Amino acid sequence: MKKIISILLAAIMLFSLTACSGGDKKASGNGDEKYVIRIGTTTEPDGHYIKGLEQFKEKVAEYTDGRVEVRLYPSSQLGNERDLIEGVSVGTVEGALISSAPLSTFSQDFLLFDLPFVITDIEAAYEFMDGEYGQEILASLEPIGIKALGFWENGFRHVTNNTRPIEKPEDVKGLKIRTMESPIHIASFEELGSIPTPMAWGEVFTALQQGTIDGQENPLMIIETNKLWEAGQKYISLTGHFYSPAIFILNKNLFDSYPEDIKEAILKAEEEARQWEREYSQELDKELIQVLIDNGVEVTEVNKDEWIEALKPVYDRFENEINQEHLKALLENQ
Ligand code: EAX
Repeated sequence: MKKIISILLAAIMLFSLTACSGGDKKASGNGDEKYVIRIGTTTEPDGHYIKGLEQFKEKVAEYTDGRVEVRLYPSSQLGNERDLIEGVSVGTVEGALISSAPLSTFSQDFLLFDLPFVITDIEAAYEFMDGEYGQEILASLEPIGIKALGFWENGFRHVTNNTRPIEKPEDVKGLKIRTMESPIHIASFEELGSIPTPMAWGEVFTALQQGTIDGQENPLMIIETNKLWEAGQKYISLTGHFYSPAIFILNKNLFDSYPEDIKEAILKAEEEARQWEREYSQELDKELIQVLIDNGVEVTEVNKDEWIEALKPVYDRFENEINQEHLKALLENQ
């Protein structure tokens, strides 16, 4: 029910926003078109996505002499990640920055990034993502009307819970863990003997508070900006079991309709903001364990080899769905 209400609210909000802004294009007095790009995220206003998008907004304004105005909508204001993908696909919202996992039900090419421990060396993974294979994966969204510009950083994901310190893979057994809506993430937590509970991010804080779920997994930046300890998440384990790239997406028809100079300015601004956001996120990630400790969260280090071993069967389960050429290239590059 809550989900229906939030979808309705998002729809009403989108409708009124479109009505106020007069769509994405408006003519100015001197004949130069002006463009509005609204970008939705599920993350908090002080989070790494929005910090990076603020860079994008400034750079685009600078490179287009103010002809493109970017408006940012954090905290699931325009809907959850699935709503955002659908919205960008049909053009009811111009853009979004979202984790890659929910995209895997729209294009199987994205499943690759959901595999446990598939990314261990981030610099090498950036090379893969910015290179030919990464571009091929981004282009796989074009048939559904999405122009994906680049791989930004969400980060390495760690498990938190309200019950006990988790050190060994078997410590997760029996716990209800919220996952993103990715078949591989769900299968991975099944493999560990937990009860995976897929859910949109916007519903997680309340579900933790109410005890509908015992735990969740996310990068430190998401855990910290959402203050999950206030929802009873007393334990964090530095598992780093998945890496989430964040994908910057725009409506393709809209992007294609822009004059060449506007397109170039957007691509340049996106590339620069992406590099900025990756560096910002990596620096921040290093500082946040202390912030969690200061807020009473108990931090557990794990032996990653045990987790890699425990999650190996997931690779076999998804062998036919994963693009093996991409997988080989990604692993060889690291
Ligand atoms: O993309 O849903 C999640 O756990 C994501 O990490 C979050 O929405 C940011």
